[in-house]
Amino acid sequence: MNIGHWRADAAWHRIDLLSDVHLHAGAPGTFEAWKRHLLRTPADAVLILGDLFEVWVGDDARDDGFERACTDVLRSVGRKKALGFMAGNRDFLLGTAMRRETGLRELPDPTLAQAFGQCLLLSHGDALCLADAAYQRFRAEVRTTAWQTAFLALPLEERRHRARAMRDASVQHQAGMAPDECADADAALARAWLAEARADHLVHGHTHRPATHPMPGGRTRWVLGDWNFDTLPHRARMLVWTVKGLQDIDLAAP
Ligand SMILES: [Mn+2]
Repeated sequence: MNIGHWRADAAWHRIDLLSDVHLHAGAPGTFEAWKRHLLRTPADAVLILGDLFEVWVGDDARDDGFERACTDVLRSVGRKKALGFMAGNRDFLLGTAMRRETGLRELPDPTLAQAFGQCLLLSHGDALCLADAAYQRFRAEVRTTAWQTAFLALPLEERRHRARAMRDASVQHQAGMAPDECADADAALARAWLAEARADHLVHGHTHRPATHPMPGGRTRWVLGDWNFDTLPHRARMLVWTVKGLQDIDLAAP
């Protein structure tokens, strides 16, 4: 397993961990809540653990429209605080051009993050969902350079069309670009990852089932939730990391 490494600045006090915001033009309430949080959070760093976007079909998508608005928010926030981005199953095509413009730092999946004398292993979470064999085959294919080069060579509209088709197919077969209701993280693999990384705790998203799962050795698997401010009930669970450890925050709470 290749593990990325990320280390906090010694002067920092707070790091926000979030995932699965699923930004898209049809969810203006979620966009506004996300923008408000990024602009107001006192955190020194914000680490986004995948599926920030409902779909990302290539960095040229940011040239106008909704993706432009999201890019502008990230660029503005990226001037003031550290931003990290880990690819999810919907936005793994976010690339170098976008990272360069916004200041998003690439976080490999998984990444060992060190801060406040603690070590967290961070993942989007889809790679842990071993029970969905069809999805794991799909994931292995679309993460190859060959697949991505061929896909990104298609015209933008064709890519948008294919992404929609993949998402529609995944709703029916649970095996496409968007299996967010996966079988849940494999417990044995999660334990093996933590042991190899020598991390204290595991943090991931993807499953949309926010929880804290105790693991052997006093470790914990923290699961982030997805965001939704466009239909009731509103949802936005994130983790705040400080010298005291992790704290589960519900931004949608009244
Ligand atoms: Mn996901």
